[in-house]
Amino acid sequence: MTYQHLTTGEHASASYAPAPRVVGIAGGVGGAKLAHGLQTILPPGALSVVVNTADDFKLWSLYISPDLDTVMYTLAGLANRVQGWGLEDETWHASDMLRRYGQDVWFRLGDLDIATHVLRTHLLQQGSTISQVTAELAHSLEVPSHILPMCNEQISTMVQTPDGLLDFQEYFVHRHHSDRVLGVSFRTQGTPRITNEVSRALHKATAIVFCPSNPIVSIGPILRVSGIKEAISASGAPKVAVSPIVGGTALKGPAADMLKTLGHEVSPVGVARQYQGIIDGMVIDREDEHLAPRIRELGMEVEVTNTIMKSDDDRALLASSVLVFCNRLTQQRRNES
Ligand code: FO1
Repeated sequence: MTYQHLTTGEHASASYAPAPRVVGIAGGVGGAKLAHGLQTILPPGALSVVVNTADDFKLWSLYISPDLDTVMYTLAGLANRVQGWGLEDETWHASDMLRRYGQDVWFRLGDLDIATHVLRTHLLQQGSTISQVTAELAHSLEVPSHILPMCNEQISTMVQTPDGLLDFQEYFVHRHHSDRVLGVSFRTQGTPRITNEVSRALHKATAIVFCPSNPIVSIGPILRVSGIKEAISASGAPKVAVSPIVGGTALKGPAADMLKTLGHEVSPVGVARQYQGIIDGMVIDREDEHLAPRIRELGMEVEVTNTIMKSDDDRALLASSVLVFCNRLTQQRRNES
């Protein structure tokens, strides 16, 4: 397989033949951006993205799935890039009307976005699984990649705070993730287990990429789904994580504060420890280059590059660096064996 290296124009060709099968593990905004970069440089259908569904919740009886929607809209090229979630060219008449009816609209549903929630809720109530619904919606939006919910069972992230146990969106949106996070737990209906689609994607993977999402509440729930960590470990593909923490802060959301109040180091080293034993390599930003030796001590390789994605080129460039890094790990493993 070859990847166009956007800067030098050279092709970093790997020596092994199989068509690329890349599996991204992603949560919200940061993960979606790298998934978009991977989709840009790979052939159609070569990318599968396993997405967190523990942020999902019901609102006015609509089934809302924020991370699935952020990934789907981003991969469809329809995402509101400024807001980070929802659709571009959105209007808010329905939300304004709900306010006129006296509703406390703290979680805003855009008029276009509501179509997604209405149809998803309808299809789920007709008996489809969230995996089937997501495939149908993504296909309609002509997304060339496979968007795979981490499981079909309902699982909800709960956040322990000084004010008690909060639902995730209550903590994240209504209370502007301002509470100190003392612990994270998950409320489930049934046993969340790996789906056939996720199992197949991980089995066929030639590279597994942990996208730069919150390791606690975005990647964490995915690794807790029965069978997923095992399937990742059983894969012979290189496993690489991109740090969502750069220079001691998170580029988006509460990851830095959360790592801190949960007692972890707020740095790529703290993130690497979350994935120790699962990943082979870590991609960190140039700003954190001095931390590379400490990450290597955890038994993983390190790639230092620009990990801040402001443009589509940045997304594709980071994706290219990540996959070239994966190739290098594969070659190293070949040479060692
Ligand atoms: N985030 C907000 O901060 N405020 C909102 O009103 C809001 C609405 C919303 C609607 C649909 C959707 O898919 C996401 C939405 N988000 C909103 C973002 C969402 O809370 C986060 O993207 C994820 O939960 C974090 O992973």
